[in-house]
Amino acid sequence: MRGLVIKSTGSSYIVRMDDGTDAECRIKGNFRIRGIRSTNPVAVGDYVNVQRDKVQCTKEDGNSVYWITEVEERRNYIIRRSTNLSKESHILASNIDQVALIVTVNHPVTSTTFIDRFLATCEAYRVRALLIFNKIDLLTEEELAQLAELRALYESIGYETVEMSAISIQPSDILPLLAGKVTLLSGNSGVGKSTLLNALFGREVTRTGKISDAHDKGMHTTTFSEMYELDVRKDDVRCTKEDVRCTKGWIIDTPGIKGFGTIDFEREEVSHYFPEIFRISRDCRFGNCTHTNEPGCAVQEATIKGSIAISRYESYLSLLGDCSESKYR
Ligand SMILES: Nc1nc2c(ncn2[C@@H]2O[C@H](COP(=O)(O)OP(=O)(O)O)[C@@H](O)[C@H]2O)c(=O)[nH]1
Ligand SMILES: [Mg+2]
Ligand SMILES: [Zn+2]
Repeated sequence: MRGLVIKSTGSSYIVRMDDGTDAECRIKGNFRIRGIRSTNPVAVGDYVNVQRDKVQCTKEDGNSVYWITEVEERRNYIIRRSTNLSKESHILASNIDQVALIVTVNHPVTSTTFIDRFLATCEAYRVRALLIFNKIDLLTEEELAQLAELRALYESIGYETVEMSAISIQPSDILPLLAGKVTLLSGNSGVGKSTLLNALFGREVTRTGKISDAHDKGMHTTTFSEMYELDVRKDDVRCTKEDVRCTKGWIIDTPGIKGFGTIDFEREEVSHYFPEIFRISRDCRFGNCTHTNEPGCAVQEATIKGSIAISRYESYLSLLGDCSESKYR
């Protein structure tokens, strides 16, 4: 039997079987996947093969044991490196179509450095990123102008952006962006992730506000990703009717995880993950230009002229600076 892992609790997994039912599944102690050293061999978003345990499977026993016997090859996956020194990583989710980053111009302020690090990480994973600016109802005139500027900046680089107030949003306002896709939801604590989820599902799927904030701040709680199936109807769908995938969508919540950490970038690679910097870098005099102090650097020139945003260039420098130190957030 084949299914999709929609929730992980640490000791077991909830798998949505191809027939639409959910089964609680486990893995045997010796279960390993070649090539990946992670603390969790099975992740939310994985397609797996499941076997029902023959011994315990009697007619009276509705809760028979299911074992995950195989994980299908992943299209992609997003990891979070453990903060300890074990070098182990934790797979947050796999087979993702896009990552939606919720940001707020204010309440709280989301820095452009945070946004840019996040986008660079998405580029490195080759996962599409969607920027959702939330809490626009709270913004002053000045902050609204800042919002428009930020949206124009990221749109010009090629990222899709939207703005909303999660407290008053209708599911149909946001569903077209999510239909037919597996979307990983991310963003700093307090930006409105839980509020958006609850608005999308019309019920409390996850707690908002103070409770989760307390968890985010200091308490060492282990949290696990969960995947929610969206109720997408035909009128919510933006793409063509022929595309059958557009009839459903999934959203993955990783509670308690602020963002996925930047991966180990090689110094020479960093500019590859800033699309507009990468495009211009072809005109640099030296092929191995780091765009910091070399003569004939087209990137520095474009930054001075204003065709590359200073905030983006600064984020680039900040990521470059991290490379030698291997910092993780
Ligand atoms: N005014 C306003 N408040 C919001 C909006 N979205 C979320 N909030 C509030 O911001 C706080 C944090 O939201 P929450 O969803 O818990 O953020 P999370 O930490 O990202 O899950 C809560 O008190 C929400 O009610 C919004 O669009 N406008
Ligand atoms: Mg939350
Ligand atoms: Zn250069």
